[in-house]
Amino acid sequence: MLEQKVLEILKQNNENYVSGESLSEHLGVTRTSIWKHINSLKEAGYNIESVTRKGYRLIDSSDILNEFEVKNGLQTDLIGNKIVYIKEVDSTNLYARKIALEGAEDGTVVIADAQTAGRGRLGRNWSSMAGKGIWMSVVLRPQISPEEVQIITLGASVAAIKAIYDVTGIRAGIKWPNDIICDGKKVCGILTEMNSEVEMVNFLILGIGINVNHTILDFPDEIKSIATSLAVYSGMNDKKNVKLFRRSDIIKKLLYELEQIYNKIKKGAVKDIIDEWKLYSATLGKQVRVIYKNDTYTGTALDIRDDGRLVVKCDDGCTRDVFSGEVSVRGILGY
Ligand code: BTX
Repeated sequence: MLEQKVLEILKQNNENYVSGESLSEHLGVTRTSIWKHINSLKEAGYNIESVTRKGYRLIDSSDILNEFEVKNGLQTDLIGNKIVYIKEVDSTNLYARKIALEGAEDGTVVIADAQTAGRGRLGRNWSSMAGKGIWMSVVLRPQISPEEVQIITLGASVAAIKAIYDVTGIRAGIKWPNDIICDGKKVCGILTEMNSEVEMVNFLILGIGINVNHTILDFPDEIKSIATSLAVYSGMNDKKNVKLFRRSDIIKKLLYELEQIYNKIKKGAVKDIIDEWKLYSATLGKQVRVIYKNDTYTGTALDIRDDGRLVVKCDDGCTRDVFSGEVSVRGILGY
């Protein structure tokens, strides 16, 4: 991939000019060929300045998302070895499921710039505007039973929190089981879907959606009051000419953190994941309302068990374990 080699050299030169002559010598192709590759990089969105007698320079690659940007500097051994980048897809979870059924290997990652039918839990929608967020699914083939799947979702929330903090400095919290929130609003959602036998998981699709560079106007009206993005939360949108967060940087860190979690799960170090989850929890110790099928009750979220169940001390004095269902937390998303 000559185009990528040109890009790598421009990146290594940190916004300094590189002459067409040195590029063509280094890569063993004609200057016309270099010029053509520079043009296609420009078409892909890279801001490359060309000046006669000086050459080319890359002016900050801002928030460009493609396979190269994710692979370049990715520090994982397994997750992301294969990356499928698609400009627009119905749902990365559906696409990942399809390729998993066709044999896609453990750790394959599907990333889209836009989803036309992004999916939330329980048949809900996930708004996935082009160019603004991270819409990504990972194919995992862990040797675990279906009951153990919840730990992957909890671990993925921990990975997302850490990646967001590392790249943006934003400290988000986790609302049980898997909403990542800032200021009480949802900035990231996780949807884990599985294909399994009774006792053994065949594969999992771990879908992660993060609102990154949205302004508040980018969200559909029905979720404006409950959704936020990293840019909105950090106040970036209020300032003029500010840089955008680079989605590829967040993805790279997220894949790295996911791999750490995945390795812990393989080693059976589930307690470490639960302990980390507790550190970031925005649910434990809070007043909660649980809605499960036709049952609704209130109480205090006490703890989380090793299989991910939430322990609630109900207002009527009894203690209940919540495995699934809706849990709202007082002060978060309008409860
Ligand atoms: P959830 O069911 O917890 O959340 C869905 C609910 O969140 C919606 O009903 C709506 O109220 C609200 N919502 C919809 N879009 C957004 C948004 N962009 N930001 C904040 N709130 C929103 C959470 O489900 C799981 C979401 C997983 C999304 C990823 S993206 C990559 C992968 N592919 C795919 O189709 N889904 C996953």
